[in-house]
Amino acid sequence: MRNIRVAAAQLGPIQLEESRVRVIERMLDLVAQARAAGAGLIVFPELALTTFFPRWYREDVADFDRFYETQMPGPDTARLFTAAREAGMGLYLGYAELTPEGARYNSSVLVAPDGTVAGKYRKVHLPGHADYDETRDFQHLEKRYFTPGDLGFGVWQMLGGRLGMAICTDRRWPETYRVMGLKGVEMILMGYNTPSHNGLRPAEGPEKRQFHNRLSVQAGAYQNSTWVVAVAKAGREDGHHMIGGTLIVNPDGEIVAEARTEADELVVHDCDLDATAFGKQTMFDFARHRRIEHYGLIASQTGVEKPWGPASS
Ligand code: ING
Repeated sequence: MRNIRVAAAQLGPIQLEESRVRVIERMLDLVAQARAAGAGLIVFPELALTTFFPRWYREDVADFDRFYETQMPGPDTARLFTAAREAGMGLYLGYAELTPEGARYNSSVLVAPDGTVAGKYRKVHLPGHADYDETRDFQHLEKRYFTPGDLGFGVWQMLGGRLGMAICTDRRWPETYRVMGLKGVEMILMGYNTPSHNGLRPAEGPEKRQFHNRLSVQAGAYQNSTWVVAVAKAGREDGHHMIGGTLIVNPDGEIVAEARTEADELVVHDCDLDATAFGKQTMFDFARHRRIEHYGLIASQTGVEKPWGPASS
């Protein structure tokens, strides 16, 4: 048995003008709760330190530099790293990254219990659009404020197992899970900020959004026999609502723990990494069952190409 007691640290809303110090205090309180619960790993949401600023248009993206981290850990986040290290906990943290070269990524770090950064991920699947869209009730400008990730989907040995990372929309794409599955991942950590309604018509509501959240994470977990921990920033930010639904899914694709509120809430569950073995040795023994000679289009063709060939192709 290789157990990790996981603390999924859902955050409630962060308003545009909320101070970074106040947010860190909220997160430190969740670290303290996780420590009291005997957790070995704490997982925060995507863009955990700030409001979901891609909902706001700015002509000059530098107007939002205050929402990006130029160091990890930096002055504010060092307090989080220290608290997790003192608690002997690993840490997943989603944040906006501004590199010394001026590149902007929607990123996350995996921090070992000794406080060192074990791994880094940059969101690959950026949703939304790059320019102001007047047809939308609100904007989703991740393609304006971020560049697609250039680090691929990493898997790192930590806490006795193989841990991977993803961010938000990545969870909707099966390729995300399968690449890590092919690296033997046993637990995937991810944060998300998911608007309850889309800015386009026909409007999906929070129920449909929650259904797709569960569906995506449960499918990814089952089809790669891995644990998945998906953590929301939730609630109403400056009038814009985001779903909660933080969940922990086991390698059979079953939801074993789920948040009940849209506020700061810790969801704790004991995850035995050995539970991934049965699926990897039977149904999803990739070496025995996959037929890659038929999968070429997945990596060689981006979109649907028309006209379609003969029915048999
Ligand atoms: N948020 C959303 C998500 O993937 C989105 C984007 C919203 C996609 C609604 C589809 C439907 O959960 C982020 N931050 O990617």
